Amino acid sequence: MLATILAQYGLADTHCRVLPFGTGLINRTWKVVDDTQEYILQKINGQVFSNPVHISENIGALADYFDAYHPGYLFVKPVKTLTTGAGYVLYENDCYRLLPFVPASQTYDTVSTPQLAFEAAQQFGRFTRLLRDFDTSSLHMTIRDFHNLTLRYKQLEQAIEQGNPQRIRQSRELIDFLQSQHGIVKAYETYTSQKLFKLRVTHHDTKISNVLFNTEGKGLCVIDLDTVMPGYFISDVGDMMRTYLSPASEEEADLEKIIIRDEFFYAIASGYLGEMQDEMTTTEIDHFVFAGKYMIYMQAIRFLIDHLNNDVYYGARYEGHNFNRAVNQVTLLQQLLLKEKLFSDFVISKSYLQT
Ligand code: GN1
Ligand code: MG
Repeated sequence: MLATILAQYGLADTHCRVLPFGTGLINRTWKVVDDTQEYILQKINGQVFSNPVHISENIGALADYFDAYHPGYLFVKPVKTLTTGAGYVLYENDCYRLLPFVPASQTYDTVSTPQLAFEAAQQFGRFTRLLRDFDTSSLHMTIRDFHNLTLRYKQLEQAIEQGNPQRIRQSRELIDFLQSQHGIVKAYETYTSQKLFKLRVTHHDTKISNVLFNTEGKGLCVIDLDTVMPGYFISDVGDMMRTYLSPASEEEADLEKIIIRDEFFYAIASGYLGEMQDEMTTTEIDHFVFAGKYMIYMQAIRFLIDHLNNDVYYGARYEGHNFNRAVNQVTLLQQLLLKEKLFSDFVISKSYLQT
């Protein structure tokens, strides 16, 4: 199967080594090494992305924009096929794309130092800033309502009604906690309906593995552009807080290990706001910490929904995997709530300018 796809790029699989690559939950990724070059091959998850061609069109439009207005920016473009010239291959209802592997670049799976958090936050902030004049309405919504918290909360209520009855009973405590935090949904609805947050080109998946670094650990650019869509800063800032603040990942089942590292928050704020503060309104900056609450809460809800719906979306490697992931995220949220005042004061007093 992969041989047929590689052939469309003029790559003979007899000359290539193809190895599984990365840790994403949704798409499948391989590294392809031939005699002269290295590539990344990806199979887009067709269950999640109902129209993968839309992803390619978005990436093409962004590539054109960067070419025209920011030619110095490293933008990793999919390789065009020899057969159709498109930046993707459709094969048996699945969509594949091949990307050049940027020489002397690396990615990280964990955020081990505040410097890495700073570099990544700077890259995500820079991406949105450089695209400030890009017409957001020209982008396809590759996943409709992806970060719509109102809808995610409704899906949770639905799963509580219609999901696996045994799992619902066992999840009572978790459900109660999530329902007790419904104020986060209300706040999100207020900020968005009153247009207090601006729609911008937003990445929507700001985990550390979606940043390319050079060999010295300096950020080069952001990658994995499937979910680049119009959105709010809370998605990108919030997902960095969700995935950079704790040394333990969302997979950790030992809750004692879920702690918040203050310096990593300061690094995210300095990196992101260093790029974005002049673009953002005072209200947005004042809600910087809300971003973390919003994203962690939403991810807890999404994992619990999947547990109640028998793991159809994320899959599970063991019984109760998504339940544990939801508990992990709730723990992280509780830890963040303890730091809310400290972190808000840091941002509001503009201390991020000093670090
Ligand atoms: C998914 O595939 P991956 O790991 O990059 C998910 C994100 C979640 C994340 C949780 C399209 O991202 O929204 O935050 O898992 N992407 C999609 O690990 O649902
Ligand atoms: Mg991804």
